[in-house]
Amino acid sequence: MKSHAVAVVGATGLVGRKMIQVLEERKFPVSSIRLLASRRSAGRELPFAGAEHRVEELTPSSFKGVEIALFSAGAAVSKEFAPHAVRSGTLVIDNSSAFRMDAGVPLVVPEVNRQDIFTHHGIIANPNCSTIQMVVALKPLHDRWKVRRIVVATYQSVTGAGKKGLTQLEQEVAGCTTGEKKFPHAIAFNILPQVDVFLDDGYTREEHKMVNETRKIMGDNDILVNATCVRVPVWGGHSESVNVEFERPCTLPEVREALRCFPGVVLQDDPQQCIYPMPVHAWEKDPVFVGRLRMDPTVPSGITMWVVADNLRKGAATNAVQIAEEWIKGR
Ligand code: 3JN
Repeated sequence: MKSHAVAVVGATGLVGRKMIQVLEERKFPVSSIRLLASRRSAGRELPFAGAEHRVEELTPSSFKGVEIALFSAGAAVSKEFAPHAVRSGTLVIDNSSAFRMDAGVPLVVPEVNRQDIFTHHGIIANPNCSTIQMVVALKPLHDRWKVRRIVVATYQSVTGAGKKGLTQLEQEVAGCTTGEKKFPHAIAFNILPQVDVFLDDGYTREEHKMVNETRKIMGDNDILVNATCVRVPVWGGHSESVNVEFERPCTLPEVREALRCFPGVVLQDDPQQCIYPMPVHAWEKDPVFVGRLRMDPTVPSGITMWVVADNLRKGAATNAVQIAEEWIKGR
């Protein structure tokens, strides 16, 4: 198999380091790896495939000879540097919101819309973590019963806010309340009904991402989504209560079967035995775990489910690497 020159932009962040780990674990065919970050992080060494690799400062000329660049350094860095990469002939897989809603940029979750990968013009966007795990669980249901409306509440790990989010939780749990704050309030022993900033309509940007990205990935602008995104003091992954209303009648055994057969989903649904998805079990795993399946008696056809995934893996790094794998396979 042909190997590829790969770059990771934002290599020292939580997602960047997870991308390096996932490339190695999945034996992605890497001929050379270039680890790129801000000047502040340049010079550090990170392990990949049994050797230490020096982190280089990201510059416009960093992409010469690079075939695939995985970006996870925030939207501002992507907006500035992805065009340089594209001009170098590099395929950019971007984990930020910079290009997700651009018409010429596919927004891809391989289990859901793999075919969109091949419509790219140099950039493929990786969706927001909360959206990825929800659409994986929705896709087999949408194909069969057509989703009309979704009401979702998220319970998002502090790791979604990066190293500073994790550090704030760890310091507060240890009794230190004077450290640098990532969140506007204490996160230890607390929950915050806020992820990202508030917009004029009273919803947060994270909630808007879930609405817009779900429609784009599922290719259906009629799907109604109402989201409430919440930060919880957890580090294994993101959890979501997802209430779905369908166009056509479904039964619970049929829903269970559709989910069980869908690649990327693991059904964990035996409530009598206290078996249901939890972030402590999803941590460091790639599937989207689904459980607590029950009919919604308030609508003619609908269900409620509980959906959990490791936000740094399927919600970010694994999904990005899967896009690269599918692109190689299908080219
Ligand atoms: O907070 C989370 O759990 C997910 C955060 C995602 C995030 C944080 C800052 C900037 C994003 C994202 O992926 O949408 C962005 C962004 O790229 O806008």
